[in-house]
Order: sequence, then structure tokens, then C-alpha cells
Amino acid sequence: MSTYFPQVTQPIAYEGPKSKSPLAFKWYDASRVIAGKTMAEHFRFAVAFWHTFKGTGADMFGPAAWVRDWNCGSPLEAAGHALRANFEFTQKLGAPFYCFHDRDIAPEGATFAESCKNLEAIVAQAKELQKETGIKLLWGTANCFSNPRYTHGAGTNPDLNVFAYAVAQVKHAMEATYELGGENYVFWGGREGYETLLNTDYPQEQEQFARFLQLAVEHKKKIGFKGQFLIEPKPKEPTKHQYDFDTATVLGFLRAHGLYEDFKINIEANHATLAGHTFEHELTVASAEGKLGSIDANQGDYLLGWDTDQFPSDLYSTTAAMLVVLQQAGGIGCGGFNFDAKCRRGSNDALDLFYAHIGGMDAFARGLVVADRLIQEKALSGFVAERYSSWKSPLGEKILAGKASSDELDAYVRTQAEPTVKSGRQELLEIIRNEYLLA
Ligand code: XUL
Ligand code: CO
Repeated sequence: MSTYFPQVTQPIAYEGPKSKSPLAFKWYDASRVIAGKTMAEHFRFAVAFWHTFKGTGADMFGPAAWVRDWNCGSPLEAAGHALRANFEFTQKLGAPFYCFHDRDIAPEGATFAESCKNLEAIVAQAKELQKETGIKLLWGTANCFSNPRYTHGAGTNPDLNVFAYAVAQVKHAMEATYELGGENYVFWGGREGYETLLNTDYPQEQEQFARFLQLAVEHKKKIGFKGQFLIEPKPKEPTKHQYDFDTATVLGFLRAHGLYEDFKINIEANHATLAGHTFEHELTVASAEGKLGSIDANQGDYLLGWDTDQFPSDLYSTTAAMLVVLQQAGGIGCGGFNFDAKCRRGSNDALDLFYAHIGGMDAFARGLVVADRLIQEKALSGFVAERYSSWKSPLGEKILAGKASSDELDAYVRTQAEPTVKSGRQELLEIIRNEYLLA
């Protein structure tokens, strides 16, 4: 069998923090048990097909810059090569899952029917390769944003014909995901937003968008697909005003349109920061409602205002994220950690794909180890519990149960001295967090 990564002759193994090998894990030990689950179970890491096998290093200032052994032959042949490269890479890396858009695994044809045929042909090959390698599909999705037909949106397009096209495309991408045993299906609203209100009917677009998602839910039920539906919020790029701005906005939208029970949230770190939030803020907002479904593991650059999709390396951020995931009942559940991340244009060697993924997996594994110790030793949670302890009083419980009135609180306040303001101890807590990170 031909190999696309001859430089990597062995599966990447765990060697521990003292190892100096760049092709070994220092922290990610798939079988190590933390808080009752193996690391493999906590993370369910996935490789993003589009960045890893279709990424070319192109940016706004320059075209494709990377030479990839799998990028050769006719469009369908190239798709077969990329697919086989995906399974070789993911297996050598030791990640159990991959994720794709319909149009990155199979080329778009001259007609919609031809595109569907291409997708079916590639899905058949992927099914065989999944069986051979044991690699599974974490989620599938439809690319309803790259083709110029989607310039003005997909579900929110002013033209009914484009709306219909997008619905049909999602239907096939969902069926492909189902056929491959995908555990989730993602909706990222690529161009679902607007540039200017001068040409936009906002209420009409909101109604269309809801209908677009309802049609997908109806089709899911019709075919018996049991995977989890996920919405991935993002505030900008490509449109100025993206409708799925952040988690709170999406949850409000789902509630308003009878879709709340059918979706969870897929949170991407760099999308959170583009929305002016931290990664952990977005995770917390979703998790507070039991809606944290999956994670697109990457990071942005605080000096740049765009979606740089870098591999995660910031241990503060991965630790903060793992604090949320560990404290969510069932952890990430049927979701996972998908590396929606790409190497920098200058990292042009296929070997850099291994370093990037190994670094990302280690960064999260280390975050998990630190977060677990912080939780076990109640290093932060003890302070938080104490900070809210007044709410555990009979009056606190009465207020939260909706059984106290404003008159009652008025009378109560008159019996009390002026409240004393206690320190929030932020600096001390930051020191404690740092001590755990370095230990
Ligand atoms: C775009 C993005 C997408 C989604 C899937 O910023 O994150 O790749 O994850 O469509
Ligand atoms: Co993403």
C-alpha cells in the first residue's frame, strides 16, 4: 500500500513529559484514566479533513503554496488520494475520528446530480476505509458557502432557488453522514448573515433560517438519523453580521423557533474570541444549559482580528476549557475535539501536520490533567462555593424558588446592617491557577 507520510513509520506513541522526540506525545496518553475516564474517552479527537488534506497554505496575499503527494490526478482521483491520506494520517496519529464537509471529500460536479454522484462514490470508499482502519466519523457537514451561488447566503438567501439548493445539499450531506455512522451533524452558517441593511429584509431572513433548520430536523427524523445536530456560532467572517453570533444568540434563536430540543452547540475557540468572549465563556454559557455538544479545537491570535485557525497551544486556555468540560455531566458526550485548525503558511512540510496535531493533543491533555487536580483539590471551587454561600440560607433558597416578594425583602433589608463587600481575590486565584499549571 502506498504511503503519503513515509517520514512517519510508527504510530505516534506516548513517551511522557521527559521525551525529546517531536513525534511522540508528552501528555496525551490515550489509556490514562482521569476522573473515571480514559483520555481517549474525554477527548474523542478528530482531524478536520478540509484543513489537513485540502489546505494549501493560500491566503489573501498569495495562492496555494504547499506541495502534497495526495493532490494529483483528476478531481475524483485526487479525492480518493486525499481520503486515503486522511486515514493513514489519522491512524498514525492515533486520533479516533475525522470530520468533513461534503465538498472537501468529494468534488463538486457540473450539475447538482453529478455532485451527489461524486459524494456517493467517495462515501462508499470512506466506508471501506473506516472499516479497515477503525477510524470513525465524528461529524459531517455541508459546505454551503464556497460556491458563488451562495454569495448572498444559503438558508437566508433572498432567492428561493438557492434556498432550495442548500436544503437539498444538506439533505445529501446528512445522508452521507448517516451512511458513515457519523455521531453528529454540524451547521455552521457560512454566509448566513448580511453586509448592509440597505438590501436586507432581516425578519424575512430570520424566518427563512428557522425554516431551513426545521427542514433539516424533519428530514433527520424521516430517515431515522440519530446523530446529534450541532450549531457552530461565529460572529463575523465571511459576512459582517453573522446571525449565529455567539452561543447566547444561537440559544435564543433556537428557543424562539421551536428548535431548542433538537440542537446542541459546537464551540470553536477562535470564534469565541472573535465575538469578544473567551473560549471558556462560550463553553460555560452552553454547558450551563447542558448544550455543550462538541468543540472545534483551535485558537486565534489576540493581535489579529480574524479567524487564524491556529492549532491550540495556550495552556491557560486549554485548562480553562477542560474545567468546563470536566464539570459538565457526561463530559463532551457524543461530541469530541475536532482540530478545526491549519498550519501557518510557512509550515509547508506534511510533517508539520503531525507536529501541529501532536502539539494540540498534548496541550489539551495537559489542560485536562491540571483541571482535574484543580477540581479534585477544590483549589478554585472551594472559594467560589464560599463566595455564594449566603444563597444556601433559608431566605436564599426561598428567593430562588420564587417564593419571596419584594415587600418581604424590603422588610428584611431594614433588619440588616449595610452589606460588607468581600474581596473577589482575583489575583490570588490567578496565582493558585499558575501554581497548578507549573506543578
Ligand atoms: C469556519 C468553520 C467551519 C466549520 C464547519 O470558520 O469553523 O469550518 O467548522 O463548517
Ligand atoms: Co469550525
